[in-house]
Amino acid sequence: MKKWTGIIIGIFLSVSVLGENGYRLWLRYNTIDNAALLQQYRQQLTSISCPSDNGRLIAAHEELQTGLSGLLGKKVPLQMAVINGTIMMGLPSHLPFIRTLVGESTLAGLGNEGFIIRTIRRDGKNVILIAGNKEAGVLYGAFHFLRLLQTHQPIQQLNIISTPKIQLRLLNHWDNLNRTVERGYAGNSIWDWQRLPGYIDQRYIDYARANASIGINGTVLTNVNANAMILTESWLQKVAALASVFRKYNIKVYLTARFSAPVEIGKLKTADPLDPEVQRWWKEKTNEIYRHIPDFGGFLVKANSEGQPGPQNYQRNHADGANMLADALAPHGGIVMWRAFVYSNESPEDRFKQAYNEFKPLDGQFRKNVLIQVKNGPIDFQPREPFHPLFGAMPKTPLMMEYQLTQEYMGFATHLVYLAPLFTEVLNADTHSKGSGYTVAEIIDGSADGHSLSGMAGVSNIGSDINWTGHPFGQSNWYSLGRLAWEPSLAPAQVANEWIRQTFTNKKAFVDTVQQIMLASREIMVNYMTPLGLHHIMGYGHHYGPAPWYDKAPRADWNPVYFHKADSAGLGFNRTATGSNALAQYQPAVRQQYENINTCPEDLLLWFHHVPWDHKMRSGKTLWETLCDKYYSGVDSVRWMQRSWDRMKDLIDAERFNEVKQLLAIQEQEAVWWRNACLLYFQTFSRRPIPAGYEKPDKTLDYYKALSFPYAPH
Ligand code: GCW
Repeated sequence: MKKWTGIIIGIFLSVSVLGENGYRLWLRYNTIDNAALLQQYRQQLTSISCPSDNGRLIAAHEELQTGLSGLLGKKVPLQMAVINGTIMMGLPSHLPFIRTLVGESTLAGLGNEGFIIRTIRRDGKNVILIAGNKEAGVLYGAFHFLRLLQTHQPIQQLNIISTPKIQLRLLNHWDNLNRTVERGYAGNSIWDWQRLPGYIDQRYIDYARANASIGINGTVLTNVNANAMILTESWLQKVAALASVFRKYNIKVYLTARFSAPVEIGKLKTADPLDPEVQRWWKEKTNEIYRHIPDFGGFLVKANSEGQPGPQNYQRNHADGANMLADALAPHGGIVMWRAFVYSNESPEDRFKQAYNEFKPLDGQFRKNVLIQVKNGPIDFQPREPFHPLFGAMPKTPLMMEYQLTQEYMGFATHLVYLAPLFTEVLNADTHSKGSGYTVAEIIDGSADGHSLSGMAGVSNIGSDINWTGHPFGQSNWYSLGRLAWEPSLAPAQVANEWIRQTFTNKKAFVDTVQQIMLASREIMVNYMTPLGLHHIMGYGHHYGPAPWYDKAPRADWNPVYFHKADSAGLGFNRTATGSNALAQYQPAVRQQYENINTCPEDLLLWFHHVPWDHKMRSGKTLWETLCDKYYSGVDSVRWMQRSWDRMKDLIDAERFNEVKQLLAIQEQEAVWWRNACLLYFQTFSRRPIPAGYEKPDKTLDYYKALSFPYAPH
């Protein structure tokens, strides 16, 4: 018998080692490989009980049972409708003693999604209670508890209370109905529209589990460059099928609404938001959606931006458009997320300023169920941007955050770039709004201005690749979005640490090294792509690789030369009062710091100043020398990442080790490409040598300029 068990475990282990293709994300649930800890957990966790067979707790107890059985390497029995397990999960309505144990006010504070995990004594033994006010809380509590085990935490005396700081925690899929993904680098869309609604791919369930495990509670299924067809009857049936998978995991479905839909699919003559026929059309359409999906979340809208239709086509403003949709959704409890990423084709105004100029005057004019969704920075998901000046400028309107997980400007799914440091840099920025100083986090969680609606969204990096995100480390950015939307004050180190332990291993040598790599990776990428505040100098259209010389785009503000403004005098975009004066959009304290070249943070310098090549930086070196130092240090640091990763070879599975190794090798080549192309090009203006001691570019500027990528994904 022993022998057979050994063989079976052996087969199981080798299958699981062979199966490290990344599909299981951070929910691998491999048996704990620390014998002492395993024994301790096994002794403590012998059964799960759920006092009610309330079907709405099913996802929580299924996951707990699957997770525990994997982690403990033996099946943990689940008992329904009893209360004698060593883990008990439930609601106060099932377990009335929770009320006195936790206290009414704490319980109320948990809201719909918060949970407690607490060690209590019952009948002379220790029991771990996982409870919430509502089913969603129990679900999140179950995942949190599993995370404790996956990361090898002590569980003897637990006393955890957790509630999300941000209400809407969403993924935005830029997925088209033909299954292409705009700016997607991980394969096709995971939504198999052709076979929906009849065929439910296991991926949908695993997608929902992964999201629930990090607190994501909504998904916008379709591209913001929207197709009205998604709003037609047969497609709504497909959407409803997805919604019914996701509902069990507390995930609501949202759709993008194409503003011209009343004309395109409704056969109306206009989509003017003040036209009663148009208003009626949207009301009926919305009612129809709710007949299919009773808990539909609402609409995300990109309007009058990059050629998309919108209210301005009818001389109306963004509030007119958003409010019309909001009125249709309000009776059902739905919301509108109206994007602030707008800039017009015709306007000669600095693109940095356009969103603020259009939206700030509308503060106070939006309905209660409208959020304005603002990208983290004023241009477009660059490796480093200052925080968007709208944060702190529209106190009467809830603003939600839009980050980009898919690495459109950050090396696609090829470069290892951990984005939590970027996310928290923006969240922690002081907007100085209302004089007393609120951080961006306090603006978007609603606390600065007393808004109850709040949200954070990440443009998804998910596709049909076996490991979901293309790069194995892309998963960490999906993970971080969820964790930071739940708790924006989490440190990137903590998030990285728990992700590594769950995704790879708890071995200290691996965790320490890989955490260092991850924490450094974003700054490394900034250094080899866009140091010192350079931005938008990538290849035209596909955005792959460097092209700071490019000046042939049909509009000025799609050209890199528009953004870096290199000339014989210097480099950078003057956004002070003597330039475009975009700085006037910030609160005085922020503006003053940035407009003085001596107090402007050097990592944002070229965002705001046209800086002479010989300008003395704080180190005493010139701008040109510092630019060279940054580009060279970026490349050197990628080589450091490679060496560090090579030392991890025996600590994890060969499959993922080799994937990352190969990707890092490409990252190194592309970092060299960025460095050489950018320095050779800027050198034609600076007319200064690359400092002695640095390896010289082995190709000419003409070589780099001649590269062409007609089939790069975009
Ligand atoms: O980042 C840019 C992308 C576009 C995208 C747009 C947006 C969906 O290059 O592909 O369109 O932003 O955010 O609307």
